[in-house]
Amino acid sequence: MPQIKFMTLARHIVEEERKYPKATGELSNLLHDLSLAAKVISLEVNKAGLADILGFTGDNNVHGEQVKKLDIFANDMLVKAMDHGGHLCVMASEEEEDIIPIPEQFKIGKYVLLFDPLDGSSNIDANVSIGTIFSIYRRVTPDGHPRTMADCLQPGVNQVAAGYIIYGSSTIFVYTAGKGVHAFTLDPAFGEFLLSHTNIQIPKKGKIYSINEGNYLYWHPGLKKYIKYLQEEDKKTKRPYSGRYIGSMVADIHRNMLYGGIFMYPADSRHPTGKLRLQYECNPMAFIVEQAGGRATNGKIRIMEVQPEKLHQRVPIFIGSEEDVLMVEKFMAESEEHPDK
Ligand code: FBP
Repeated sequence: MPQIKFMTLARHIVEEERKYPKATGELSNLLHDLSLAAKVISLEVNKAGLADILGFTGDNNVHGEQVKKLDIFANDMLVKAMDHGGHLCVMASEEEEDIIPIPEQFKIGKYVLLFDPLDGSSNIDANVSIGTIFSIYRRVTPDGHPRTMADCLQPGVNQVAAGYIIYGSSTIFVYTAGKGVHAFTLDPAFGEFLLSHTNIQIPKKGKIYSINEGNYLYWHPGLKKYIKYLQEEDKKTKRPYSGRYIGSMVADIHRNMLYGGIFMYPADSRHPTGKLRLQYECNPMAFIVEQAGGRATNGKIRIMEVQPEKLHQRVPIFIGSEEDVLMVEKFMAESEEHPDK
């Protein structure tokens, strides 16, 4: 009888659940349902070039941005996959203005799911890696009571699990439930996510920086100095760093988690609160990177300590190898203390 050498995501979730004596299995089933949705979206993304699913729907979303067909497909697929399992009391998505109630005919659960159905949408038509990002909380409204926006406006430190799926050269499901970060690669031969990276640890200091340098003119003076510092030569501190920017946050952060480095989407004079959304982009990625030994801040405080006020609010983000994030914070603080220097 051949030895089973591989660990499926389903088995890993069940084994992780055993580390929580009070666990009821609801979170495990929720994560499992998410992995099913991921497989369907992965199939659609892989054949997007063939099927009439590329390009725009012609509509604009809550942010006034043009919506892509694949965005809508992914959003609908996630809502349909998650609304009837009995684990959720409410959902929220980047693609929907308001919170998404669970249809009355289905059982109401104790968890809250927030997600960005397809991150990196500017890359969809160019066959560049894109992803789905998710964040899970326990509800704060009492059982049996109506679910409200309050359930979706919790600080990141309240997350019970978070993760992302990358649709790239392979499809990878990455998650944390608060005890480390694990990645599973989809084996298309038999459609199972198999453990490929266990307990990922991001290097304390990296050699890669990821930022849209096209916005350089509008940046904080301290940030400009920091980027110049990374571009100077100094072997002792592994400088100059390499610039790498895919334009899909999930893909840029995933690479930096494996190789070490820093991803930044700062506030600037045009976007005073940055571009990326706190609740379903920055908080889940911050939970994952912190669980991998990294750091994630808005330049001053932990992303996960920012108190959310609005569902679609944006936040500046500096995330990745701890020493690199501390360094950029130092450059910005110094330039605020000594603006003339
Ligand atoms: P979407 O969720 O709408 O795709 O936007 C987020 C995002 O695409 C991130 O994945 C990426 O890091 C960033 O926007 C790219 O923005 P820019 O093109 O301004 O550099």
